[in-house]
Amino acid sequence: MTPAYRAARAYITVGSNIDPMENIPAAAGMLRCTPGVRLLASSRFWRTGPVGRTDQPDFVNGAWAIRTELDIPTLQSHLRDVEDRLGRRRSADRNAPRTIDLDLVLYGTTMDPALRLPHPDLARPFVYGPVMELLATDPDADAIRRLVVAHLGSQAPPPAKADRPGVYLPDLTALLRDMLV
Ligand code: PH2
Ligand code: MG
Ligand code: MG
Repeated sequence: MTPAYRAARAYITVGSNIDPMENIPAAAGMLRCTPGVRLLASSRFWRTGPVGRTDQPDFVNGAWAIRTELDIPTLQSHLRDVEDRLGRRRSADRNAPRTIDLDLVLYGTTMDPALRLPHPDLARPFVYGPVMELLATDPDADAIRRLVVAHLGSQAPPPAKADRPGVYLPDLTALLRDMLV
């Protein structure tokens, strides 16, 4: 029998450099309560130096794997809603400090430049590294890795940089993983 809907596995990257230890767990809690979204796994989280504009605090970065019944625009709109509820100020500077940044970087094997999928920021080690870590448990990992590599070409970060994108944060990592069970 054909299922009534097809759920997709998707990857959301998380960044914050304003009260990250409060805002990142708060975002996880809100996402967990979003209808049509199930939080499956949380990567290791890292403190990373600011990229693009260096006169701002360090960021905290990581990624979540979700299973979702929502289509791409609906999911992206829920992510913006969580950002707004956590006081995200939007400005023309795409590298400005933020309470929370939630980017949909992969949605199954969808390749759609208009929806920024795969997301161009996958070239950044603090985005690429946590997503690659989570792909280890994805049944479509091989196809997705091929898609990402084809999409990034020579922009893919070197393995050493992707594997340790910053200073590991074990307590935050454990707190977020505890929220999944
Ligand atoms: N996000 C930015 C700009 N610079 N630097 C780090 N380390 N981490 C981020 O998440 C980040 C950044 C805007 O998207
Ligand atoms: Mg971003
Ligand atoms: Mg964003």
